[in-house]
Amino acid sequence: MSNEYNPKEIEKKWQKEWEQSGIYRAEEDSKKEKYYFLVEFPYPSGNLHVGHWYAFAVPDVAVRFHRMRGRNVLYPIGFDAFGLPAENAAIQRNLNPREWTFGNIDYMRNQLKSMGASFDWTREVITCDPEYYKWTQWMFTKFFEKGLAYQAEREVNWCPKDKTVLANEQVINGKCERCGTEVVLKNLLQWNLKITDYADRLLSDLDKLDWPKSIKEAQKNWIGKSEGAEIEFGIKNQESRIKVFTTRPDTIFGATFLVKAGKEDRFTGEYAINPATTQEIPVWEAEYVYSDYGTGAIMGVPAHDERDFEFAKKHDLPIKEVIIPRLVDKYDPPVSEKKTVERVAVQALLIDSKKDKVLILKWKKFPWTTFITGGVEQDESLQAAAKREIKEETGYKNFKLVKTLGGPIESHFHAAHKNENRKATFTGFVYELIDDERGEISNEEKSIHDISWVSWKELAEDKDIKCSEYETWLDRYFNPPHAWTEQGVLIDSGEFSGMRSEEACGKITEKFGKKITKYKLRDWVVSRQRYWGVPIPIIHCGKCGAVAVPEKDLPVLLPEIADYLPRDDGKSPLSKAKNWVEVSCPKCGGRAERETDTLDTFVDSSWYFLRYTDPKNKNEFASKKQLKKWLPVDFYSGGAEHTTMHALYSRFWHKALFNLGWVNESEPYLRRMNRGLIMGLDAQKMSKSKGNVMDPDKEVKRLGADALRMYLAFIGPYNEVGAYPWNPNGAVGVRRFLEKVWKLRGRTLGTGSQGSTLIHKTIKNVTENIESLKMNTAVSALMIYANELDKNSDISLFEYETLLKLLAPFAPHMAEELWHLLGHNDSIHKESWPQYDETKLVSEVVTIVVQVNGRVRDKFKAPSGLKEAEAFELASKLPEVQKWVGNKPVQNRIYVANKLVNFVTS
Ligand code: ANZ
Ligand code: ZN
Repeated sequence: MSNEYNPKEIEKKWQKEWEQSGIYRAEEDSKKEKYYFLVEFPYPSGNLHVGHWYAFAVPDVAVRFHRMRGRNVLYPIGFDAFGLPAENAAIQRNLNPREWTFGNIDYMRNQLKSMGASFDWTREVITCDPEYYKWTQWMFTKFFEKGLAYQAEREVNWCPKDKTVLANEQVINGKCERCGTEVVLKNLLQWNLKITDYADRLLSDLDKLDWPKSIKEAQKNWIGKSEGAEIEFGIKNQESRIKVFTTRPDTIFGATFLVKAGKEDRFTGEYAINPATTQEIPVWEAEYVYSDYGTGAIMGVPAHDERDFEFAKKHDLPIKEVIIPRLVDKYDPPVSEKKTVERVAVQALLIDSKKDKVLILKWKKFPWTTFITGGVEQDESLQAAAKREIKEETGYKNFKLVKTLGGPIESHFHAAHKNENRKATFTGFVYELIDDERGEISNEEKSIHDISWVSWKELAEDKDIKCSEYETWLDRYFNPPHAWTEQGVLIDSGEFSGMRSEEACGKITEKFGKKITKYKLRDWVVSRQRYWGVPIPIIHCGKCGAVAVPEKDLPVLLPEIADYLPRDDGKSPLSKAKNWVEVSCPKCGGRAERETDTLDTFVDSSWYFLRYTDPKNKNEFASKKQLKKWLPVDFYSGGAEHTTMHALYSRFWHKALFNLGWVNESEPYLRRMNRGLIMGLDAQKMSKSKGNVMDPDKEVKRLGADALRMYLAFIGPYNEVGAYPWNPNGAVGVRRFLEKVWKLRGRTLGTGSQGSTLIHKTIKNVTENIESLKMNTAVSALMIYANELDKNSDISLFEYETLLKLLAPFAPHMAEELWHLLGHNDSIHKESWPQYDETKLVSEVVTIVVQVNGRVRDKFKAPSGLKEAEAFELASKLPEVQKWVGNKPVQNRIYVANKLVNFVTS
């Protein structure tokens, strides 16, 4: 072995060695704490790209760290080998999907090994292996027996290019997620899994998971729980009725039309009766109402729903306001023991358009700033009251009305001057000043407030001058008319007028409809009309209907057929395999036919992590003992694209197994994380189709696997969903760093420190940052540490070995090689992780005496553990030292750590 750092040699050597000694196998009988670290398994696309490295090599850092920390880690890998991508690729190359897939797996397995990732390869799982899919089928039959798997005609997404059904989640902006073709809707008989039965549990159990908020939110939105009411509207001159689903039953008095799901905007000619107002309202059809949500029909409340507002404007339908804002004063809220007095009142915005300013009142005894405001007197109109208040409060005489600010606002505050609570119903007006002519303001008014003209900007920016009504008035003044969609107080709503929305929702639902909860989540369509998938283990019998294939006949093997191309008629290619299709019914023995659809790949990946715990088991999908030992998964690292598909499907699958008593916990993954994306040099997501991929094999040849791994760890925080640009120089920089570490070994004979503050700080930093997956920060800390060591000629073995141990998770091959070169016989990856000492984190200060030719000339203070080079440097700058050394050449320098420096000149 040469003295140069030669990754090509050492990486292959250690990979072989590790495989032979099996040091990364999860231990079967171990007293250590178990830690199950799962990464989403790849589909065998044929070639690893940098994205794969990012997905597997960076988590490997954490895995190696956990192992060195004394945990019994399970870090398995396998292949998600069934499915469209593999099949399409095989078709393009005119190959059999099986040959193509297994060829790729062999190739990728070697590539994965070249990463130096510490997978436990003895547990490899391949989903297209009959030993695996036997259990996929078995679980499906169990679900079928429980009614969780059922066949039904459904309007489904159909990709005309891939010629198969897609789940909603696989349709992105109306296009097939796989091939980008515009998806069409088709009615087909499909196998479904009743994920909707679990909607509520999938939602509420999120609370107990230690997952990032963003992932939980995405799942919540996807499940889309809405609590609301179902209300029936009668149809004029007809028996039939229309049911609507609404989350705002409090707005029913404002429902001026009904809309049913349809392909275009169209008046049906029918009239419905609004049960609350008993008025006849037109029935329309429009595309903005979805046929498969709620009841497929809505009540149109244009004053309070954005889409209804647009629709009413477009078709000239009446807009009736029935909810008004309810505001509570921030500075002076109502006081609970005091009585409440109701007032009808006005507020006026007086504007000076020449100066572009508005008038405000600054109250003297209260922390209020308001527009012009006051109560309406008996027999006085609202506008008359507004005009009177302007004159009384400001003295201005000539102004004109320019805008009325919509319906009233209900405002609650404590009127301290009257010692009572007020519930004022304000109407707002905007007046424009005609000239500056002013009359007298009474002394009484003057004692209440000062008047002041402010610009709109000042008004918006000054936080002190805001009363609770401001925002509503300004919104109505500046913005075009629009729906007001918040909750408030009911008006024009018969017996419910004056009631708050929350209460009215309940009361109105009780009177006119019933309470219901709706979910956006649909049942999961799992049948695919494609060849390369798990045959659905069902037999159709004319007498017995759909019958599950009994366990003893599983697996139902995917037959070898010549023509596996997808068909246009919506039937699976398996339907052409006559000999395979024709069977006898397991129940009555009569003539029957096999189901010819195959299962969606997301079914395969819904339980692979269970199989890893016991991959060779022939009698069960995994033994109870192994499941109990390893589950739940402690950490699951994956891609953001699986947040609402795989991560939701597999939670459902696990809950279904849990209900059947096959697993011990209702949630499979304790922690989940979505990693970031590596961008190409063109700042776009790296992908083959964009031609911007970095070939990791080439990079490994050029710089070594360790440099590549460590650069990927360095590229950005792994615990955040970010986009990190690939920088070719970055990887070169890391390689240089590794060379530096390599060379430091030549200087490890020194007497250097056994425990400098920097060592302890570095251990702490690297430990905490790997733990929280901020690998980039951990790498920085290692670089700083190595640079410090590099400044000294005397590095202690302790310092160097600590560096190697901290480096081992990142650069496992090099660390192992150096460890052995230092004379160790066992693997560095079996060492325990360095510990830091809290008390050593802060440097102790010592006084170092400085001598010239053996005579004390000066002293200085320095942190304990100061290195020799630094000590000389600091000491030589002292004035006394410079004076006594003068121009004489220094013959010798002596450093006694933490104590003394001596310069010898003669
Ligand atoms: C009247 C109303 C008044 C509504 C109002 C809102 C505000 P989420 O929260 O998403 O469940 N809606 C009901 N079924 C629909 C369908 N099939 N297609 C399109 N829109 C539908 O929303 C429920 C609200 O969305 C329902 O409440 C309904 O409009 C509309 F001031 O009813 B609402
Ligand atoms: Zn039968």
